[in-house]
Amino acid sequence: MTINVATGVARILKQEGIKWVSTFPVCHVNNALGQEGVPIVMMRDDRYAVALADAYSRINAGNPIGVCTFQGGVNAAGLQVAYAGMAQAFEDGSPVLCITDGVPIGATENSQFDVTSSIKSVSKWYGYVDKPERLPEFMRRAFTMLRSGSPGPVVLAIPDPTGLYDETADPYIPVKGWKSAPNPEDVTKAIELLLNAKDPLIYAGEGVIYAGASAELKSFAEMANAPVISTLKAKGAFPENHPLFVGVRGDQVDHYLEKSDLILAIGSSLSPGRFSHGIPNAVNKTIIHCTVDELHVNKSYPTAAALIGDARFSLQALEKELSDKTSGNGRALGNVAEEVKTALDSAMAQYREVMASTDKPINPYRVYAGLMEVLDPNKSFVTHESGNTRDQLSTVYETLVPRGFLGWGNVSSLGFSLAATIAAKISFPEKHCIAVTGEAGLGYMLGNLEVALREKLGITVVHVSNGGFSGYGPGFWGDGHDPFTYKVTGNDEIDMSNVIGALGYHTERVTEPSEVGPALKRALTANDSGQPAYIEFICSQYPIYGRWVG
Ligand SMILES: Cc1ncc(C[n+]2csc(CCOP(=O)(O)OP(=O)(O)O)c2C)c(N)n1
Ligand SMILES: [Mg+2]
Repeated sequence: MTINVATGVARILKQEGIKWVSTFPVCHVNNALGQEGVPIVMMRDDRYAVALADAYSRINAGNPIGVCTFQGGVNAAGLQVAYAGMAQAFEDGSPVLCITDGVPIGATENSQFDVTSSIKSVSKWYGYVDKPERLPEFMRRAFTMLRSGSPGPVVLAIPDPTGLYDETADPYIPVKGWKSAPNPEDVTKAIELLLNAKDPLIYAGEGVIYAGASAELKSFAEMANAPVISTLKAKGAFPENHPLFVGVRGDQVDHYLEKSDLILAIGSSLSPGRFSHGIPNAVNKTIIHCTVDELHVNKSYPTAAALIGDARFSLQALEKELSDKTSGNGRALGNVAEEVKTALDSAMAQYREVMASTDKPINPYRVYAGLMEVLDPNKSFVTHESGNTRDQLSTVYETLVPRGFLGWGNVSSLGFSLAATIAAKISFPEKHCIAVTGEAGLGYMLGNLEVALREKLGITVVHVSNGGFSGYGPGFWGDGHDPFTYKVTGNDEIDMSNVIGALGYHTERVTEPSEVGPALKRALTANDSGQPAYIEFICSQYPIYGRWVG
């Protein structure tokens, strides 16, 4: 049967199990999506169209894949705005499928902006469907890239959506992802090194979540009797109430990174960035690097042993080898868990104090404590924003299941938390889904707040309203690092709960610390009936403790 390319795209997406597509108009495949019955979630700008699909892929570990469409072609206005979303997905390694209009053959010199090189710089793979009958081939390749190897965005450009091809000539068969197991020799070497180490530390990255390997990580860590830290993006990969869990950040994490003589990294690129830890004194440590991507081996640190392969297969192989070498007993028992508890108790003391604070304005840590009080960690989703809320929440918010919390930010593009929370609510309608933001994140979100109303998605935006841009460490203000660019119109001049309430959100403005929990509960009740909520907590300009180890 002869069909056009846009119809082919819609049908193949359905075959691939894609339940909906996010967009900002116009994109020339959108009408075919509508006609073929693929639901469309329309965001209010192109960057958020990408961010929603990106977040959906992250939250579901690429199963299913998030898909978005936006305007491209000679008039690449959509693509130019979407670029921010694609760049973020590329930096954070998110397997999102972006579909855009391609510059038509014959029009390639009609614009100053170079579509091809711009897309190539932010994608794992870019396919330009230069002939209608090649669509099945391009879609097969796209889903192969999305489901195999190191995750990253894939972009398909469709220059001729009306071009016809015979659907039966090359019938489409859905693509599975392919995974590989590490070389057994490398596994033997890694366990040899581990058994010779005095103070090993497991450094868990997001690859554990993409591989669905949380159970294997727990079981291996227990057999290795080794403490575990996780990266920001992997927060929740290891249950944070486990006796071997050290943390994501905080003084106890510093302490373990410093004192360990062996780091076994699994599912992390080990790229020291602004929001990840470097490895101090790396030359004096033994580094075992288990990753799906050889590009990262020997990149920042000399690697003593590497396992190239899927995180789940790697952990299974490591555990088996460790068991074989220790007659099933695992690494000799020491007082590892007790030491972790001591380090944690001492590092957390200062947070426990401020989490119970009755100060006015409200201490932001009091808000985070309130979230932990009212949310069921197994039935909720929390994410942070760029700024204070990321560093503070990732230090104190206890996460028990993968994606009970979404940490993000190799680059941390302000406003992403709204897209993440909408994606979470679409993924788990039964969960309470909360974005915690400051002024800057909220500013980015404003136009897109309407989406949750239109889609009847009961999400909650928690605003730590501190009247300015704090950012990191001591804050931008006062003696902080950006004293000329922190002040915005504050909560004494604008009541954002009125502004957002007028849109139709359940809103409250909370000034009393004792009202933190009750206000959050009322927001969740509104959410349960499909109404989104915005709660503005009038907070102090409070510094961040701890650091990302440099
Ligand atoms: C798109 C983008 N541009 C710039 C930044 C840099 N940046 C990081 S945090 C921040 C200010 C955060 O202030 P606010 O939202 O009020 O949060 P607070 O730290 O005060 O809680 C800025 C400008 C960024 N993360 N993303
Ligand atoms: Mg602020």
